[in-house]
Amino acid sequence: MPTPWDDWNHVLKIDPDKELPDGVTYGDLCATGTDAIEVGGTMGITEENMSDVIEACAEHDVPLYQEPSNPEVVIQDDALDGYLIPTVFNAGSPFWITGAHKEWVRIDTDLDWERTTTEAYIVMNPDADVATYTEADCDLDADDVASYATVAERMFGQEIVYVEYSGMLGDEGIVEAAAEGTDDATLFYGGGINDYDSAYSMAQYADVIVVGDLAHDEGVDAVRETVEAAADA
Ligand code: 1GP
Repeated sequence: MPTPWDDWNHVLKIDPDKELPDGVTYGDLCATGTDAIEVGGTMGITEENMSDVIEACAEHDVPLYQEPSNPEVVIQDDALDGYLIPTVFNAGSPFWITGAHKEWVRIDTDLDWERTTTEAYIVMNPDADVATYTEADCDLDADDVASYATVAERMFGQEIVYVEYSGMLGDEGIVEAAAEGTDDATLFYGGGINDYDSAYSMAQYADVIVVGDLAHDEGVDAVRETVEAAADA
C-alpha cells in the first residue's frame, strides 16, 4: 500500500521547546520546500508548547505530523495528517519499546489508528538526550544496525526505520548498512545535518533526511539548502 512517506525526501522536525531565530516564523519554515513537518522533541515538551506549534504550522499548506515523546502530550487536532510514534529498537528500557505505547492505548480509548504509524528508531549518538532517556545501547556496528533494520521491517512490519544521530552527523557506513537491511521500509536519517554537503551525504543512502536543530540555529536559507540536497541525491 502506498504511504505518504514513499514520496518524501526531506522532513523538517520542529522542537516546541526550542526558539526560532530572530525574524523567522513557523510559516517561513513551512515554506522551505520540505515534504513534511514533524513536531516533536525529547525534553521540555508540554501539551501547551506542542499545540502552539501545531496550530501555527496548521495554517500553512504542508503535511503536518506530530511525533509525541510521551502519551501525555498527544494533541488531538484535525489539522494533523497523522501521528508518528517512536519505538526505540535498541532502548535499554522496555518502556520505550512498548511500555509508553501500552500506556497510551490504556489512556486513549479512542485512538485514531488510520492516522497512527510507528517509527522504528535505532538511536546511535550516546550523548543525545534521546539516548540517555531511553538508555539506548549505541555501541552498534554496521551489521548490528542492518540487522535491527531487517528485524524492524520483516519481523515487526515497520514502515519507517529511523537511524537517529540527533545532534551529530552520523557515519555514512552505518546509514548505508541500514539501507541494505531494509527493502520496502522507508529509511529516515536524522542528526547533525547543517548544510548542503552533510544533507547530500546522508540522502545518498536514506530515503528521507530529517533536519532539526538547523531550523532553530540558522533559519530558513540553511534549511532550503538541505531540501535541495535531498532532492539532488
Ligand atoms: C532529531 O533526527 C532529528 O530527532 C534531527 O537531528 O536536530 O541533529 O538535526 P538534528
